[in-house]
Amino acid sequence: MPLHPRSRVSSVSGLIALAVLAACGGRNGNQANQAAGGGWAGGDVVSLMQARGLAEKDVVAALKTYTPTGKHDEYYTFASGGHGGNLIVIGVPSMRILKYVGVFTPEPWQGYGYGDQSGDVLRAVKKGGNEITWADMHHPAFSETGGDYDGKYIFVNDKCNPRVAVVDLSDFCTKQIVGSDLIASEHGATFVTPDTDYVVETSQYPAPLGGVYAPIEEFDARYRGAMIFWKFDKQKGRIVEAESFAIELPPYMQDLADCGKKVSDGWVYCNSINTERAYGGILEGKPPLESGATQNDMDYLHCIHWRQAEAVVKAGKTETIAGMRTIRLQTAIDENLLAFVPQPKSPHGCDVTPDGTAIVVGGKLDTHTTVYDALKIAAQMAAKKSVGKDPYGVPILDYQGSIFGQCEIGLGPLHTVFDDKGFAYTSVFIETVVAKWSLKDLKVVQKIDTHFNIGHLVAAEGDTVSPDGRYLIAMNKWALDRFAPVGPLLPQNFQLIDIGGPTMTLLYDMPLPLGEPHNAQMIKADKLKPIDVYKPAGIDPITHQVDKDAVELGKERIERKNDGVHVWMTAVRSHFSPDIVRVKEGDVVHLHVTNVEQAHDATHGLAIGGQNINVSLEPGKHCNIVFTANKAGVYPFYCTEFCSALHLEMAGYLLVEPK
Ligand code: K7E
Ligand code: CUA
Repeated sequence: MPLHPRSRVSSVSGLIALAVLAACGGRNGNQANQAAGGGWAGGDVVSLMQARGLAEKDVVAALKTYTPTGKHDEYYTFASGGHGGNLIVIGVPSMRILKYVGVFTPEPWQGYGYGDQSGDVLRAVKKGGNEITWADMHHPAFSETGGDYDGKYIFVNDKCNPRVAVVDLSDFCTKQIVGSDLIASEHGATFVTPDTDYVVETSQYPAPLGGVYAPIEEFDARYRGAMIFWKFDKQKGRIVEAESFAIELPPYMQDLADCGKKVSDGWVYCNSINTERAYGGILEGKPPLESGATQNDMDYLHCIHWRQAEAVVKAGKTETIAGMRTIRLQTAIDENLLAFVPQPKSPHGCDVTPDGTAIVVGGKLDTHTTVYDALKIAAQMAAKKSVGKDPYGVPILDYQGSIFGQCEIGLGPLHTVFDDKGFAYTSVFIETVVAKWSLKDLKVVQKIDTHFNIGHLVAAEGDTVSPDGRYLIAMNKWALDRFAPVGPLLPQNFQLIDIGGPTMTLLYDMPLPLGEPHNAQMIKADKLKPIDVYKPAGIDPITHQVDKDAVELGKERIERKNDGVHVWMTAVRSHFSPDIVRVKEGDVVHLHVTNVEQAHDATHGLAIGGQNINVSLEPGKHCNIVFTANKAGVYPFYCTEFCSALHLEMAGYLLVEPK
């Protein structure tokens, strides 16, 4: 054993305790070792703390988050990628980015949308014939069983071009994108019912249903909102469009939704803004939309009995609009499945408590969260007790008779998540804090600053029937001075907060420079059981079946058929076979390529110059690529993942002979 040059404190905790002591002024050893000129002279903890100007709380935060090589995180956070249209998978507490999952946007590393069958998923929903390759993604939601995350799927929405995507957590790949022209924009999505029977998607900006035209002057009469219930088949892992349905809603701006659970199972709640039905007209002598939309003291919390709605659909009391079975507003009223409860001015956020008894709504222009009582609401609806009707005939329930009370939070409360000790955590945008408050007495117990202007927040399993406490991430809209400047467009700032103890403490700042994520979900790492390789080789990741054109070693071939030239190709360290492909100018080329390897992480890529083709070939994966060789020439193709010592030699030629 080599001798250490000088004696050391043997245990890490001992070392840290010593360092913290020293840094706190108890003892100031090793001054001479202090780093000079930016180096780490000395290298012990005390010197490092002094050299880097770290206080005890910084070291404690580092100890709570630092995750040594080879150690895995306790939680995964799946953050919406916002404008990026992808999902960002982050390890917690290390806040290391583990993966980007292409969803609504082509993703070059995964080869998502660059030539293989994944393009069919990406491009499944066109809007007015237009291909959409970005999204305004807001709210991811894990699939649930009994109101708890089951680790099987995650759903995400696109606010701008109403779409919902299904991502399979066995391989972290997008399997399906659906969308309906019933609505023209959305926001209250995605939220799942406690057993993932349905994925809820709610419109935001009212428009005539079905994507038709109506003059804006006919806003009140012809513009509408709607809530779509996408039926999810858990066995198949797909949304079944034909079994989905929608409920027509008045032309308010429906905002955030959440599904009831336990005692409120069968219900879905959605806050709304702009019950004034303002639609702008600045140049036409009308007030701007935002001032028109903030006149009323109260907007409406929408309470919808989706199980009742399901029965109404079964009874055939729907009208099909843009291919979607829709319960018309009058039917929803007649069938007693929709009611409103007033909610204070311009609300935002709508979060059902873990026990399902209450719904917490923030008030952007109010200083409270309002805590609604799910059972009181249900009882009033069952008794058909209302205090009035909105202009469309929807019953309005008594406000005082529908709430537990209010919590005085601060300026601009938005979203609320929960822990395992009966506390709620609300993001407060204007005051830029997280407020921790007790669900028992509706009193704030602590506020912690965020940097800056927090939007959503996510807690460990904080949206389930059994939250974990432990960690919370504040998703801040502004970063200002937190990071080295990068020009006028700044990253978002994710701040990891320890909520495991009696007081919240800030642990870590993570810049997220991709889009505005809005929301995220945090799941226990051991709930996910992702596969290592596609097994057996030849799996189409979309169907999870061995593809009919999967290629085995030794069975590679090239055949000219009626529909073009078919190439059955294998990839294995370190060659493609065939490595010379001869076609004629104008030929349609069908490339069937299988990575026949089964070794973990033995990924190849296949890129062809001039064709915008770039696929990822994880072990066992099969890709079908179709393109037209429209220009004569010599096109090298090669492997794009450094897979072996002879990776650079893993190449070949596509020879397109002139006609
Ligand atoms: Cu508050 Cu879209 Cu959920 Cu943004 S929304 S913050
Ligand atoms: Cu295969 Cu590089």
